[in-house]
Amino acid sequence: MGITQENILKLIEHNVIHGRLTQEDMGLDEGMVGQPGVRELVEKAVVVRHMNVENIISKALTTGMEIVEQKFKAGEVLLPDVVASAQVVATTIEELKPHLAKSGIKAKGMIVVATVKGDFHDIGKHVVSMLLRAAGNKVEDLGNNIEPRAIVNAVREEQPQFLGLSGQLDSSVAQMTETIRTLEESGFRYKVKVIVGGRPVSKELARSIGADGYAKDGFDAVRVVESMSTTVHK
Ligand code: B12
Repeated sequence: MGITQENILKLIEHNVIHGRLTQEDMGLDEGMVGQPGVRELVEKAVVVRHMNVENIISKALTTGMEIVEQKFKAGEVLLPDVVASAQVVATTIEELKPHLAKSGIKAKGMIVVATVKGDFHDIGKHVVSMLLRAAGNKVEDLGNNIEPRAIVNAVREEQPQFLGLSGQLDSSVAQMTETIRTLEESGFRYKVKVIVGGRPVSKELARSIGADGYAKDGFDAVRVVESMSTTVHK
């Protein structure tokens, strides 16, 4: 009773920060089990209150992730907490899809991601994927140890705006280069913006192997994709 729309948005944001999807989930603090999580709050907001879905995304889910980023940078939360929050936001956006479709809102961008051939490290790629999804993008994760040819095939089939290549091994840089070369050879290089990331990569290196962009972490990846989306569409 008497709960305002603003309060619901604040409660959703708070539960994003705590990584709580449902009332059964624990949060960062004691005693949160049993209180409504993001799913119950969003349901109330949409079904009972008929609140604007775009507002829920921009004024509760997105702001929640911005606070998570600040907390992560300040060392107040750890990487698994960031992933939990991103998972909650990504799942909620997925569940809001029917409502989004009704209001004519589409996913912001489509991104295919892969860890390159010979490299089995996928934790970083997973974090990046979750944060990109939490920011409203559609992400197709091809997995790890992916051959250049398979990556090019995915670009051909999915027609993403972005291709994110991940690698942790020094030898992965050569595989990223090879993947970009294969894209070029197949005529798909200029149909997709290539963003690279991972331990052996830097902004300078990204440029030198012919990538379009580089991001140092998942939050940075969201910003890079957003800034490049405006250049893609103009
Ligand atoms: C965990 C780990 C493993 C796990 C991987 C589990 C998994 N499912 O991923 C296991 C145990 C399997 C493993 C195996 C090996 N590993 Co290992 N591993 C690591 C370790 C400790 C952490 C990597 C990690 O997950 N970091 C956490 C994530 C969140 O950070 P991140 O990956 O950097 O990702 C962030 C950014 O880079 C960026 N990012 C990442 N990808 C992308 C993509 C895009 C598009 C964008 C925009 C951004 C982006 O955003 C992410 C989020 O913030 C590192 C050492 C280290 N401290 O980095 C060694 C390390 C990478 N491993 C190493 C090695 C040598 C190996 C092995 C060869 C060991 C062996 N002898 O068997 C094998 C290789 C297997 C293979 N072929 O891939 C070396 C690589 C050295 C080198 N010079 O190449 C390292 C550096 C350890 C070391 N100091 O020697 N490893």
